[in-house]
Amino acid sequence: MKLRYSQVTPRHFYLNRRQFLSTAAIMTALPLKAAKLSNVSKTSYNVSGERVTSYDIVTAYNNFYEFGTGKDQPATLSRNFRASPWMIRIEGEVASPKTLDLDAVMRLAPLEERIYRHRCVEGWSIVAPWIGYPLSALLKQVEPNGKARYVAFESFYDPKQMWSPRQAGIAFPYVEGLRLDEAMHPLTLLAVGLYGETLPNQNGAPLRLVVPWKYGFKSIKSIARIRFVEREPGTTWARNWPEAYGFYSNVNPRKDHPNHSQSSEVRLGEPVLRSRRKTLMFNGYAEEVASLYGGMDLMRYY
Ligand SMILES: Nc1nc2c(c(=O)[nH]1)N[C@H]1C(S)=C(S)[C@@H](COP(=O)(O)O)O[C@H]1N2
Ligand SMILES: [Mo]
Repeated sequence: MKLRYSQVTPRHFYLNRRQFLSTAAIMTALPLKAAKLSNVSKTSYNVSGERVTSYDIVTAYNNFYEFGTGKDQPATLSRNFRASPWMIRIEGEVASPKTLDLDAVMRLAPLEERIYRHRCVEGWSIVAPWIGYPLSALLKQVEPNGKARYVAFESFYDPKQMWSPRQAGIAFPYVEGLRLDEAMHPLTLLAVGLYGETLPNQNGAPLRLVVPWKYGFKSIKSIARIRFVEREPGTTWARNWPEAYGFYSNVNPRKDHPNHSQSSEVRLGEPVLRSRRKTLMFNGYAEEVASLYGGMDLMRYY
């Protein structure tokens, strides 16, 4: 499958882009609108087996502090976010560091749909139909060396388009990390789409992580840089409040957050009286991922 990013870019935008390619000012003014993704494998993988949450909820109720701390703010404040052109840098403990543009990233592996549960540490959850491919396909491109034990991720940050750290109450750029085996796990998705289209800005355009067995904040949005490192990298929420957030942050109904009980969750979009459900260990993905944490005290690494 050869998919050029131009093929998934709305025609009017693409024509404009070619027409004005040299005019940086105009490029900056043109937001990238969601466009239909073709060539997505039909074998949609629904590991949740549950009803998909509506588009209206998943794209209107968001956490994306770069575009505001209110749930409804990212959808409005990211409307003019310039997500194209995009470059992603992959470096650190690797044989061959690489800078890829979005076309290269989109062409790297066949796109597939993955329907995953998403559980936010705040106690709400959704079921979302992501489009992407296993992150491992991207990571294999750079040949990590023997020192590489963790993968550090960094979000794009532009103070001209986004809130300041003072406004948001957290440091930017947003940073996250995974142990190498977690990053290479087949469930760990590099997502470029949602509901059959390119990612809406508020959901982390143009590419984000989706790690379904961990709390939502591990699924870092709008990734600009990936680094292979030897030591456990710092992560935004663990730095901000170490007593409440750990590096691993696997969904665990028996380990409460100081402000949020984790034993149950509210499934957004369900009738109020039936919306509360029990939270599952590893968000229901224990069969696939529990073996990653063999020797670890799960009550400590949450
Ligand atoms: N860069 C960045 N990534 C982020 C966040 C953020 O504020 N900034 N919020 C996280 C949190 S707390 C959650 S629950 C999910 C929300 O993803 P969604 O809005 O697509 O549902 O994104 C995560 N990724
Ligand atoms: Mo979250």
